Amino acid sequence: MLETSKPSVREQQHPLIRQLADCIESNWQRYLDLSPYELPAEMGYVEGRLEGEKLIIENRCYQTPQFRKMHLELAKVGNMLDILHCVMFPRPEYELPMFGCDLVGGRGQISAAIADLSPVNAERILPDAYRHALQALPTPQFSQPRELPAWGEIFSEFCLFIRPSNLEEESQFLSKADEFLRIHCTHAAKASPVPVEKQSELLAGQHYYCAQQQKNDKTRRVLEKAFGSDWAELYMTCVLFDLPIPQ
Ligand code: BLA
Repeated sequence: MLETSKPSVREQQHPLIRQLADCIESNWQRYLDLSPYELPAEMGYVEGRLEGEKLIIENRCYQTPQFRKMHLELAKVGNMLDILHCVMFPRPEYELPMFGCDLVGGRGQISAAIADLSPVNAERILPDAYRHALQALPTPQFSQPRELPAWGEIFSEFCLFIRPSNLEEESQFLSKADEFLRIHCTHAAKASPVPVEKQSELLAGQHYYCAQQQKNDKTRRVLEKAFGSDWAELYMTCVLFDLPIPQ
C-alpha cells in the first residue's frame, strides 16, 4: 500500500480535534520558518493496545529559528479516546512563553479542552506585549469551566480549561486557540535574543514547566496501560516534555 493512501489518525478524529490540528499547522506555516525536527527513533508513529483497543500515536514535529521544538501529536484509542496534544518549546535565547494545548474526548464528546500561553520567566508573568494582546480578546462565557489540578500552577491567568457543551462552545474554544497561536507566532517572528544571563533563567522556567506537566497522572495512566510504565516514563520525558539541553 502506498504511504499516502494510509488513512491518517487525523481523518478519524473528533471534528474539533481535526479543526484544531489544521488551525495549529496553518498558523505555524503562515507565520514561521519551519524545518523538520527529528523525534527519537521509533517515536514518530507508535501503535499499542489498551483494553483490547488499538492505540495509535501520530506525531508531527518542526523547529524554527525561535522554537527548539514544535510538537503536534494526535492519538486515538479505538473508538474510546481521541487526543490532541501540542507544545511549542521556545529556544531559551528568546523570552517567549510556552504555548500548550490538549484536547481529550471520547464517544463524540470532548471532556477536556485546554489552551494556554504559559510564562517561563522568573516572575512567571507574560511579557507586556502578550498581556495587552490577550486582554484585548473577547471573553466568551463557557457553561462548564474546569478546575486545574495542583500541578497546573504553571499556567497563566489567560489559561482556558473547559468541557465544551455544544458546537457553539467548541467553535469559541477553537477561535481562542487560534488567537493564542496568532499572537504567539507573530510576536515570536519578530523577537530578539535576550542576554545570556536571562537565558539560564528562561531555561530553568522551561524545566519547571516540563517537571510539572510530567505530574499529569491522567496522561501517564493512558500510556502506562498501553505500553508499560518504563515506556510511558520514556515517552513523557523524551517526547512529550523533554528538557532542553543546557547550553
Ligand atoms: C487531562 N490528558 C487529560 C486526560 C487524559 C489525558 C486521558 C483526562 C481527560 C479529562 O479529565 O477529561 C491524556 N493527554 C493525554 C495523553 C496525551 C495527552 C495520553 O496529551 C498524549 C499522549 N496536557 C498536555 C498539555 C496540556 C495538558 C500540553 O499534554 C496543557 C497545556 C493539560 N490534560 C491537561 C490537563 C488535564 C488533562 C490540565 C486535566 C488533568 C486533571 O484534571 O487532573
